[in-house]
This record gives sequence, C-alpha cells and structure tokens, in this order.
Amino acid sequence: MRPKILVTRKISDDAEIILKKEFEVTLNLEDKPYTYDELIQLVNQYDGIISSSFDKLDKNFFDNLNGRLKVIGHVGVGYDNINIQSAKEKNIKVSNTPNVLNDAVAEITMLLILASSRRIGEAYNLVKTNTWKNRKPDITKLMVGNEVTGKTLGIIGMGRIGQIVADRAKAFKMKIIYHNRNKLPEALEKDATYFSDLKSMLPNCDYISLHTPATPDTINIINEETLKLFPKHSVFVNTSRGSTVDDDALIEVLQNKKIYGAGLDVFNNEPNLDKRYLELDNCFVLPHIGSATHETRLAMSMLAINNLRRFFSNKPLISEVV
Ligand code: 8YV
Repeated sequence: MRPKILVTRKISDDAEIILKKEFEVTLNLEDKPYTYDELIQLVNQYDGIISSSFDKLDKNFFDNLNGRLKVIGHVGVGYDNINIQSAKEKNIKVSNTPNVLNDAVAEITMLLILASSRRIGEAYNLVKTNTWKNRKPDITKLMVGNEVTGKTLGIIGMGRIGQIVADRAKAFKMKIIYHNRNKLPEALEKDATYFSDLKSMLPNCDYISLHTPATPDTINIINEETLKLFPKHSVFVNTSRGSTVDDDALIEVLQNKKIYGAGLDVFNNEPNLDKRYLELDNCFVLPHIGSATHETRLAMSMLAINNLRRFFSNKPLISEVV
C-alpha cells in the first residue's frame, strides 16, 4: 500500500502532480487553512504530512497523535512552529527546506536595504496617489535618501543566507562585518570582519541585516539596549523572524528618528502586525515574501517531497531537522 500523505496547504502545482503519482495524497487545492483541532483529527489518518509555517505543531498536537504519523516534510527553512523535542519523543522525523531559498531571501534583503534607504515606499505612494504634481521639485529634499553604495553592512547571523547577502551587497561595494556565534573559516568569511560581540559591532554599521533563526537565544535581540547602539543614520532590515524584534523598542526609535529607517518582511503575530508600523514613513514593510518566487516555492515543495520519498524508502532524509 502506498503511504498516505496529507498536504496541509497548497504547494506548487508541479510538486502536487509528482506527489499524486507516488503517494496516496490529500491535497489542499483551495488552500483553505485547517483549524488546529481539525488538523489534529485529520493527521491521525496519515503516515506523513507536508506542513507549512501556518500550522501550529506544538506539544499538544504531538500528544494527541495516535502513532500513525511518522514523518513531517516541512515547507520552510524556519521550523519555529514545530515542537521538535515532542516530534523526537514520538519518533517522528522532521525535515525542513534549507538552501533552496537562499537566493530569493537575499534578493528581498537587498530590496529592503535599497527601499528603506532610497525612500521607495514614500516615493511609490507619491506617484500612485497622483500627488507628485503637487510637490515642489526641490533637489535637496524631494525623496532624497541615503546612498547604499560603499557603506558598511553588519550581518547578524552569518549562516547560509547571511553569506549570500554578503556576496550580493559586495556588488554595491559594501563593506561586510558580521556577528555570529562562531567565527567562520576564512574561505566562507571571505573578506568580512568578525565581531564576537554584537554590541561592539552595532556602532560600526550603516546597515544591519538580521539572519538568525527564531530560537530562545534570539528572541528580542533587537531591543531597547541594542537599538541604542545603532548609529542615527543606520537602517535595520529583517527577513528572518519577527520574534527577534521588540516592537515597542523598534517603533520608538523609528518614531523619534533615532535611526534612519527599517525594512521589514517579518513581524510578530503575522499577519496582524503592530499597526504603528503602518504609520511610519521611515519603515518599508512587506508581507513575508522572502522566499516567494515561483522557482523557490517549487524547489521548497520538491525538497519536502524528496525528504518523504527518502523516508519511505528507508533512506536518510536530505535535510532532517536534528
Ligand atoms: C515561508 C519562511 O514564508 O522558510 C521559511 O522559514 O519563513 C518562508 O520561506 C514559509 O516557510 C512558507 O511556509
């Protein structure tokens, strides 16, 4: 009998076609979210699931399983929605989708850096609301922002995505400095400068980009204390997770122009982000689209499927979360 797989949300069309050929599969073609309770009920009829970051797979979820579920192919590199410890205790393997989204996320990181510095949100609104014609063409004021070329980018979390962001930023002649738990080997570090202490790095940054996973260590690492060390002209961008930011603290420095701006793709409590962000001209916001390209979402879907294929052929997973 073919293994039974539940796909909790819509994944890429081509991936769904492949999945249907190999497994007995329940797709979510209408992309209608299951409630937490529905999901628990449903999952007990399946050997494997393909999950998304919208699914809350917490301790209680795992405690309510009947023993059938054996593997979770998660479509996402971040898996903070899954209680990995509980999965382990129930002997359920979990995989994620590292690497395949690095380029897409690095693209959005550069976009946020450019958009926040060059006031793209304000400039775009000026044209879209047809109010450009009402503005005096003042060459020193009208949508004049900060130039990115040649500035210093501080990367917090120099993992796979951080390293690709560093490469992309070099095309803008940016100087790269970074903070990470460990110093990278020279071959990966290239010519970036390591700071073992985050607080010593921050005053040296024109731009700060965050690329850490959401862990207990990274909750609110952008807080009142660390924000005090950001230079007044600096820009903060975040494509990792909203939980890394203390919203009150960031909003306060933006409101009072203690930093130049921010570019945010991720928020606490998505999609119900703190509304104060929307009132700020110096904050460029996106709806968590870091990995949202056709190419990357297909690659993420396929990596989840390939992990399930390996599991059901008794082979080690490609990207098991351990
Ligand atoms: C996606 C992400 O939005 O990979 C991640 O961790 O946050 C994004 O790529 C999400 O995972 C889609 O399920």
